[in-house]
Amino acid sequence: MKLKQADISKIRKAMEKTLDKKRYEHTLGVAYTASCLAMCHEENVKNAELAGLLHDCAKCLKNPQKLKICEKHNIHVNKIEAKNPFLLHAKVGSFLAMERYGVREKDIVNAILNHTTGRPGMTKLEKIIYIADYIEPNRKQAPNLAVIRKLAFVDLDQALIKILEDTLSYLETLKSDIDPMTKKTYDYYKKEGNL
Ligand code: DGI
Ligand code: FE
Ligand code: FE
Repeated sequence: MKLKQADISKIRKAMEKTLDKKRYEHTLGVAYTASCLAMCHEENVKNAELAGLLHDCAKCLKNPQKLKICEKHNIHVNKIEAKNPFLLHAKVGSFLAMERYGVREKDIVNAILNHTTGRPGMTKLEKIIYIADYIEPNRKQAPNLAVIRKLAFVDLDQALIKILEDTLSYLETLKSDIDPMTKKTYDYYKKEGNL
């Protein structure tokens, strides 16, 4: 399916309504950064823009709202997600992308689904959204941000490994629960990168 600019504008307006101001600014940052990464790495630019626009579409729902959507639509909630319901915004977001925003492209839905933890064997679009989320211009706090921003336009996998490494150490210092998928993704790409 070829995406029309009108569809993208409509979804941008819907995001402006449903997200708070800061999250909307972040969303635009991810959409534009993802578009640029797509240009650089020869991915579909409009798919990257749309996935970026929708990646956090469930972020401003309250935890009980997210849990309720999961329950109602038989979306499995694992133990880590039950304890840290913010993690669910990715799963719920991918569901809303399909059901509320009419996204049919599987790769876009999966890019939204996997944008927080990643997964082994990500597609190029999934990597682009994962990385754009971390490096978009409004992000300021992550260590090594300048290096990772540059790396993202050279080698997606190397940028991915660096982000996962920094995310895991950040979660360890916070003593936060680590979703097994975050660790699995890191191990997978670390091993692949060393082949
Ligand atoms: O929704 P955003 O804030 O834009 O970004 P995101 O969906 O990537 O979420 C980022 C946060 O998620 C960041 O603080 C790290 C955290 N995170 C990533 N993997 C895990 C995790 N948090 C926990 N508790 N466990 C994880 O495995
Ligand atoms: Fe997110
Ligand atoms: Fe985000």
